[in-house]
Amino acid sequence: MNKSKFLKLLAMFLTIGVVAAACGSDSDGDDAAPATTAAAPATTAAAPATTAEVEVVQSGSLLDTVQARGTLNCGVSGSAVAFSETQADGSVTGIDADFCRAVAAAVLGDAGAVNFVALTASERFTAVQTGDVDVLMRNTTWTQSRDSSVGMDFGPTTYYDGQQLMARVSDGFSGSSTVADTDGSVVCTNVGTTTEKNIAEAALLAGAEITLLGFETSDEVYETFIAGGCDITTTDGSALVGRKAKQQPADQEWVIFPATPISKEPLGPTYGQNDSAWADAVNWTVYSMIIMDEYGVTSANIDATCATAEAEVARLCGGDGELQTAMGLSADAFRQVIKQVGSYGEVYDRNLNPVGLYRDGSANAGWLDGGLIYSPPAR
Ligand SMILES: N[C@@H](CCC(=O)N[C@@H](CS)C(=O)NCC(=O)O)C(=O)O
Repeated sequence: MNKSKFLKLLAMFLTIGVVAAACGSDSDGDDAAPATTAAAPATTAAAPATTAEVEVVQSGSLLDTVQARGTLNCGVSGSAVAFSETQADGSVTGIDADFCRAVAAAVLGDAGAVNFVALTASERFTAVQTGDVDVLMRNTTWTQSRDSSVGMDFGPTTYYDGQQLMARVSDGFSGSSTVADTDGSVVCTNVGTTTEKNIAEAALLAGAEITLLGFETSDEVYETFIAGGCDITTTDGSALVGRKAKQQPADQEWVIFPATPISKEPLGPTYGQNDSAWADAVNWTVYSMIIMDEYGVTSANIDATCATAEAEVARLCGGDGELQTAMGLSADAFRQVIKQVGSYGEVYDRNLNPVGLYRDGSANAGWLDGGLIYSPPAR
């Protein structure tokens, strides 16, 4: 370990009392050596005047660190179509990238104050544990092991996904194919993911014998799939849709199946465990985008809306009864999120509609429209 890395780690031990352990060398995030909580972080900074106005910001929270640094280090994939894609000029586009920007707008007042860190699936949790990134917005599935033994905490689900498979129509696959139909196939996927475990388990249950090839990056998976080195590729359904839209060659027809995914993949922000002030800042950034979406507030009408807003919208705008200051944010933190980045619906539509992913009729519709996107009340 070099000196600056050592000092960074030491500082982290001292400030947040978390002992970090690197991921296991088997490159599987789910089996990674856990971060062990050595001591609970100090909580309440000052005795409250009334129970209604408790000062909740923890001393030693990552929130202070990020605000002092003035930049958010946000872990992304960089090659997940429509979620986080590093462009030729170094900028990063996609819905995950926009959630990074939203957190920067809330915490720093500037959606541009993001340092994007591209991480492979097997690198991502170590990057959080060593403090290289403050938060992951990296198509990461919330699972029991990651939430417990791996040492992560998870924010609100920003995209309800599920694992599917993709194969060539010329090989006899169709939209009604099942996992049992994969018998005898070579299946390619990414290491360090829920994906590789789900498919192994599903194939076993379906009585299909498959050969699983694991790759570090998705680009390698699709190069191999296109060249015929594997019959099937499998990952989160959204990623299959994105790759099909972008990469299906003119002489191949790809089909995604089964219609009902083989797993639940709730994707959302992930950060180190036991830092409530940081968790609140990240989580309420997302919740503010969901609530504003429910009210039809967008980046285009936020200023006019805030000028006359009442009740919940007024509170989120930073007006009467606002709750942001007590969280260690500026009163207008969430107004900046909507103004600079947009509401949940805006960022979803902007990034995912172009590859053919729509909220209507999906789990990602708002709860009033039969979906699962829902926020606790801002009061
Ligand atoms: N959601 C799953 C899968 C995440 C994952 O890494 N998926 C691949 C396929 S979409 C990926 O992000 N690849 C992009 C890359 O190579 O950086 C998990 O959390 O384990």
